[in-house]
Amino acid sequence: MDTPHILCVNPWIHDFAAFDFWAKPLGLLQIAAIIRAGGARVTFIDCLDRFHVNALEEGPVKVLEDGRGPFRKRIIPLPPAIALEIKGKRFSRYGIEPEWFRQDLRKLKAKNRPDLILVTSLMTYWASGVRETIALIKEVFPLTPVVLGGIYATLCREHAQKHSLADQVISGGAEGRIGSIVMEHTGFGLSGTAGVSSLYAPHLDDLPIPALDICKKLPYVPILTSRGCPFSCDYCASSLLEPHFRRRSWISVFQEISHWHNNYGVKNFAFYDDALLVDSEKHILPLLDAIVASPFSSRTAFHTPNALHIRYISREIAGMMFRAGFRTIRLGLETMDFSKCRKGDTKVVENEFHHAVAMLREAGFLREQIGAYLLCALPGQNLDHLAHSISLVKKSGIVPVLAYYSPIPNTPMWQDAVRCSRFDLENDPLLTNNALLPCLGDSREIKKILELKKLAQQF
Ligand code: B12
Repeated sequence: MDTPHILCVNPWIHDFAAFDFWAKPLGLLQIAAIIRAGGARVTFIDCLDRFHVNALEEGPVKVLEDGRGPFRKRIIPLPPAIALEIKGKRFSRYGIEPEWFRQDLRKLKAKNRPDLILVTSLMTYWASGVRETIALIKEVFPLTPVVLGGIYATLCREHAQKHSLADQVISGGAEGRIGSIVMEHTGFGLSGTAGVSSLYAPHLDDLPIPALDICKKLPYVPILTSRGCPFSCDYCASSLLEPHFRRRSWISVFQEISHWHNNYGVKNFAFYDDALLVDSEKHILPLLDAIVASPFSSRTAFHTPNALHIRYISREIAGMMFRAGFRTIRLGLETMDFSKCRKGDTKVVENEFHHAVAMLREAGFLREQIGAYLLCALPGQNLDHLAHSISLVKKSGIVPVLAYYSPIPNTPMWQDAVRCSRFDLENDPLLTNNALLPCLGDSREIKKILELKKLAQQF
């Protein structure tokens, strides 16, 4: 058969607030790379594209020095099923205008009709953005199969099957399955994937690097050196998404960073790992050594928006991270309430926290470059303890960053969340949006959290 054309789509975000914090659809771009290497044609429409041609025509697009920046935003009505539960909050679509998306799809229709459309998904509570995206795809291509995968499709499979409008919903990692998905819908056998069983996940070093080159502009590149996480915190879905902790070799990671810098001029890199520092002798340290010794070392900057494990921050690691050009450090602290037996939080004890901060400051990191995530608005959380944690983090000389809890189905904390929420969380994933502080019981607690937010921001 002819070479099939596979269109990959990154859907809109529907949320109360959103910002491009180094957010790229890495899973979809990984699959796109496998499809391309397997001989099919791939195109990409990014509904979150900050640099869409129509946006550029309107004037300069804001890009921060570290590559981040605002998404375009349009206020939209809340889905009717939950509008009554949530009052007084503005809900928006983040990303390109629907008309721009429609035009982009129509252009493909005119000269380059897709045989299969793959849509990814991220946060579970962005479900209505996925649905709106697929509805528009279906308007232009009513007969082309649309397959949905990604985090929402994995964590809320039944909801996605019922509401997303996709023809097929795939849960879990897809590297080992994409060959059979493409075969099923197009009859084309991707080279390199023949004989790969649906349960078999290839070794990470054998995968082509994610196809970020199909993005129009690369103000930053996300880097993922591993899959999964060796820890299992009660609030987190990592082990549901990827049950085994697997890693790439540091050499392949270094080659990827060199490739994006040397061939595409990328300066900013954001690590997406859940456990970047684990087993540092074999992984992060040789990588940092190679970066420091590389000719591009003074021109690149690295960011760790997904928290680092505090316990692993030694003098050597802190020093090497600084020399390698790390500029944004986020630590997974969760609470400073070290005296209590804390659920889902056995990773760090108080002296480890103070040691890590001392090592980072000694290495040369500035106060504002180091943030400690404090999980807040958890089911049953004592807000006085949270206030205390915020004060202690400030006193330690770094910045407290409040991470609002988003309940995720099937995680150990989910039932507690359902029990104590003022919403019917099982009714709609949107109600689990952390902006709604879904696990706080009443307006007094919400008011208190807003005060704590101010406290965290005051220097
Ligand atoms: C990196 C990351 C981030 C990055 C940004 C990521 C991004 N693209 O926007 C940063 C650090 C900024 C971030 C921030 C947050 N994050 Co986050 N993040 C992750 C993390 C660690 C990895 C995601 C990832 O890229 N995985 C790697 C790729 C390769 O995997 P993948 O996308 O799943 O793709 C695979 C499959 O899903 C599938 N697939 C994907 N697409 C498709 C499409 C098709 C058609 C098919 C067939 C298959 C398929 O195949 C792919 C390859 O196997 C996950 C946890 C995890 N381990 O997954 C949390 C996670 C997604 N984040 C989470 C949360 C809560 C947050 C925050 C709200 C934290 C906070 N309280 O502040 C913020 C909010 C972000 C925002 N924009 O508003 C939650 C999600 C909660 C939810 N309800 O959905 C997760 C699951 C962690 C957790 N706590 O359990 N995050």
